[in-house]
Amino acid sequence: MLNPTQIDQFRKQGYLVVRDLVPAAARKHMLAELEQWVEASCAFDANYDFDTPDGKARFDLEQGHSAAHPRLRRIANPCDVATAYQEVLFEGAIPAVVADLIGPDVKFHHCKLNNKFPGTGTRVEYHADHPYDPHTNDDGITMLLMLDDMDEGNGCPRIVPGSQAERYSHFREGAFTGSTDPVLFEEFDQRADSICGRAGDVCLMHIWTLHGGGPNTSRDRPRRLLIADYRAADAFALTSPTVPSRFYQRIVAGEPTHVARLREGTIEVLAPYQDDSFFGLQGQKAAGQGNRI
Ligand SMILES: O=C(O)CCC(=O)C(=O)O
Repeated sequence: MLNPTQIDQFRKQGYLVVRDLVPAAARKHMLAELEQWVEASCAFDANYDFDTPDGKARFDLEQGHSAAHPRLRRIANPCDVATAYQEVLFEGAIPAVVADLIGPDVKFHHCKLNNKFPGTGTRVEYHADHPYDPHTNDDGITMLLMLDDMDEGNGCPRIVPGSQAERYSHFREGAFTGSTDPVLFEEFDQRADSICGRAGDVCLMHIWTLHGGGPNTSRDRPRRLLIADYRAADAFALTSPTVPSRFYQRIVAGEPTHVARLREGTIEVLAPYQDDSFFGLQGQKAAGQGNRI
């Protein structure tokens, strides 16, 4: 599906945007599920639904969440609880373009849905995804599917081109913090590209590529993004998955293997952490929590 120019672009800049890859009907089904989850979230005042493989909450609420102003900012592995997500992530165009970059043999790792409501403060600090889930080799893709039109005004992702070839620690004082050192954020922000696009566009990002993103400062434009992590079938995990899915390691292209391919070098290896929220790990509060520094 991808042409040589697109593949070359991915290799050089560490990401590639493919326009109009996922049709409106598939997006409509996924958004209908999401709307039901947002409605259900009104009954809760802290993160909830611990019926997940690691017992961490599936539904993550931003501070300020209430029944009148629901702020369901993240759903861990929506594919585990809704077939609409399985169809898009395990079959068709998305596995095909991922296989063009890291195939032929590809397995699913996990997914999540990030929901930036208009006028909310949730942001994403600059990080790469491989440090969250280190493997024996780094042939991996993070797929970002836009469920809304997005630009800087509603908090589109920001990606640092070329950073897939660089390495930054995600540890401070011996502990995994889920982001690079904050002293570097301004530099990354100056280098970053805003990933603007229309609903249905997909961004394919290398798992070492640094990315982040600002809040949704718009008055009325939601920013809903489905994110899925795929790995080459011969990349074997060095740690338990950070956001485990019941479809962990499902083959989505080609064949499985029991032979691991190793990349020479060194890599930081995180210990399991308690926080059930990606945003919590990066220092942002969830509903029902006090201030944290
Ligand atoms: O929501 C976004 O813009 C990106 C989020 C992200 O990088 C993550 O959840 O790992």
